[in-house]
Amino acid sequence: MRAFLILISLIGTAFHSHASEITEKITYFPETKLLQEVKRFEGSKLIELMSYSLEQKIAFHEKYAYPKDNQKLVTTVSPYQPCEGQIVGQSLFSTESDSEVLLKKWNYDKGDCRLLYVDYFSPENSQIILKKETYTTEQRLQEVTTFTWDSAGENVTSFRTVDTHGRLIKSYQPYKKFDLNFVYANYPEAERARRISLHNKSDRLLIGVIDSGFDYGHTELAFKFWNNPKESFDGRDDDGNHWIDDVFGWDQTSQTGLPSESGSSLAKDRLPMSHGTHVAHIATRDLDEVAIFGFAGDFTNVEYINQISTFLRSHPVRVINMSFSLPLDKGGDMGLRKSAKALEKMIQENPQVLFVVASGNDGKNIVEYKNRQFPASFHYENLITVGALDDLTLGLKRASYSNFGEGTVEIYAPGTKISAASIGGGLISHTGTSMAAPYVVHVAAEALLLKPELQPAQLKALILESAQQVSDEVLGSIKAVDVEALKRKLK
Ligand SMILES: [Ca+2]
Ligand SMILES: [Ca+2]
Repeated sequence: MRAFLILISLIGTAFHSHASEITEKITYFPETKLLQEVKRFEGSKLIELMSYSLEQKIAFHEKYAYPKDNQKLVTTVSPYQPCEGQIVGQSLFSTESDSEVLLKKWNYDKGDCRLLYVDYFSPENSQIILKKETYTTEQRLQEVTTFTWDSAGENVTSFRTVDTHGRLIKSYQPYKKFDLNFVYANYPEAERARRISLHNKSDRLLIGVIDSGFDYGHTELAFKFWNNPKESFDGRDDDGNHWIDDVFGWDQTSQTGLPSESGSSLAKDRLPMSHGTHVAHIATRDLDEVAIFGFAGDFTNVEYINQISTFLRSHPVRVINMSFSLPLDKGGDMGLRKSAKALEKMIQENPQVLFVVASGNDGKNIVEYKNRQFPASFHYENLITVGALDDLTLGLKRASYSNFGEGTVEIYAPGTKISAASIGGGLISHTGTSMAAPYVVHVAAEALLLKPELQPAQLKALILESAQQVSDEVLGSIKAVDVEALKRKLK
């Protein structure tokens, strides 16, 4: 049913010498709800729109400006606390044709109303963000990032970020050639040589990370990637495992040995997601004797999971990080059910690998049937599910967002406000059980460096036995991982 509209009044008033203002007050009766709208005009141009609720409270408030003849600036003012009367959204449109084309959008924090970033869109396609400006908490321009996109306008093919003096802060290009001499070009010769020789050591302790992809050109990570002694970057499948040039990783999406994280997340949000990059850095930070093999792509794809399982059976991977989960029981989705079965088969087929799994961020008890998630809800002696601890400055405490579950989420690790590698360079702070799992991988790697013969079940038992008991309101107590206690046990 269409809203019934009555024009209550139409008042014309002259204001100042240059503009005439018309106030138009409209009352809507959409079904039983009374809503009033007030429109203000300058000449023929609408400059303000307010809508009132039944209680005469402002429900909606927008102002309009016309910087150029063919442009319209829409400013949304919040009628709600805590931003009352403040700008909470702004968009600039081109109105050259009959339709409006979004050119520029200011993005404000919904909590404290501060300007966070400004996006500039392609005039041809408002899905494509060409430029992004980010602002400091003092509302000063901080950084400018420019993006290039593929011809379909679906993926960012590169981005670069500069400061207000035009100095380069970050740059990123997925599927870029892996070249340590290039990554460490500005490093002192000795350090560059040290890092390259570490990468060349193919017998470092090998861990695997199944995730969203990686910035393998990040200075903190590049030399950590493995150098598969059975493969080289020569366009051939040297080891006959059907993956060409899987030297340090595999990207199922592009079917290449360059497991890349997408740069599109930075275009779509204020900060780059940097998931796999962040996770891989947490798992290997300060561990020169640990190497990473990265698996990127669709980890719900059964064929891909089977391929990863085959890879694990023929390569010396000791620990795998899985900071992802598949819900199984909602809507009886057979696709995901098959994926979870394939993950389970991979865990069963690889008893020599310790699988470290994030518990998930729903704050739920995943022992309850309806809340189960996979692989977090599996129970195997070569699998450990990790929950997150809260901000450590507040003391040892389970994080409220962390999934839990007695006998299922067996260990907790730092996961809140964790600073680690960001795609394009530098560090970024992320929070989640995704950050807690690689902390435990790091601990497992330290244990294996001290005692390489440890088997997954022994390793898991050691992590649990050396953990600190922390009291918990819901669970009575939880176990927080304690790397120093674990190392003491091994010495
Ligand atoms: Ca191969
Ligand atoms: Ca090759």
